[in-house]
Amino acid sequence: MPSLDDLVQLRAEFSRFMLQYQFGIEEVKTKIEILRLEFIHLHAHNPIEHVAARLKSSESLIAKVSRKGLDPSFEAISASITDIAGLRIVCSFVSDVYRVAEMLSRQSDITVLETKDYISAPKPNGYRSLHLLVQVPVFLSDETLAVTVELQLRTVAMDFWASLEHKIHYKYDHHLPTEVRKDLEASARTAAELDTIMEHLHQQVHGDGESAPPRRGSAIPTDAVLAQFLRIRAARSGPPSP
Ligand code: 0O2
Repeated sequence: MPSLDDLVQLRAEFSRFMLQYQFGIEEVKTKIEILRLEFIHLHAHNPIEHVAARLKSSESLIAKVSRKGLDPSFEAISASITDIAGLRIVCSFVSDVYRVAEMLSRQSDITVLETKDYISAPKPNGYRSLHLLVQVPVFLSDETLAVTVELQLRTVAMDFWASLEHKIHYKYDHHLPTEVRKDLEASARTAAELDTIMEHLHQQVHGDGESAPPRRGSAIPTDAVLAQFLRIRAARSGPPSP
């Protein structure tokens, strides 16, 4: 039977262990937010629709440790369970998914440990997404940790399909009736077709999209804003002294 002191120490150790993953999420979230803002302000098209982050709960972490029969040390858990920190990046188009993945992968402090491309090779049930397992440095007061974060990148259509499929799986306790399974496979194909059509439309409208001027209301000043700014400055400084 562990003593009260043992329990207090274990809780502190467990909390610290989980916190590093929360910090890992924050690091990657900031990177994505910077890319998103850069695209909003400097480019004609923002590839990132939205981002969702989740830290695995301690309950489901322990359940996974037990299910996989892992050594219950924090070292073994961090080496074997790679989805404690997860981020889902939802993009407008399939090309955006690869573009954002590429932009993150080439950042010098990100190490890509593994790539699973379920877009070029969807799962048999129709699941499509690009998964990247990355490591990012987290700078603490007394040490730097390399934290593993799972990134799932997908389009809006892929996300719609995956979240519904996830709910259906839970409803049927993972035993899907054949009809439901077939409907899901068919709807995954429809979602993939929709992605192709939307990408095609987007390219027709925008081309590569990079040459368009900053949007109205952008933080980058247009010529008109600069002219107005200069007029205000001139009015403030009054007539030139003789
Ligand atoms: P949750 O509740 O979303 O966290 P592993 O994580 O190593 O045990 P695997 O299959 O090797 O499992 O990893 P993979 O293929 O990278 O999938 C990990 C996550 O991708 C899943 O986490 C899901 O979030 C998502 N995913 C994978 N396949 C499917 C699928 O067929 N349908 C849906 N809706 N999501 C999928 P979890 O822990 O299974 O679930």
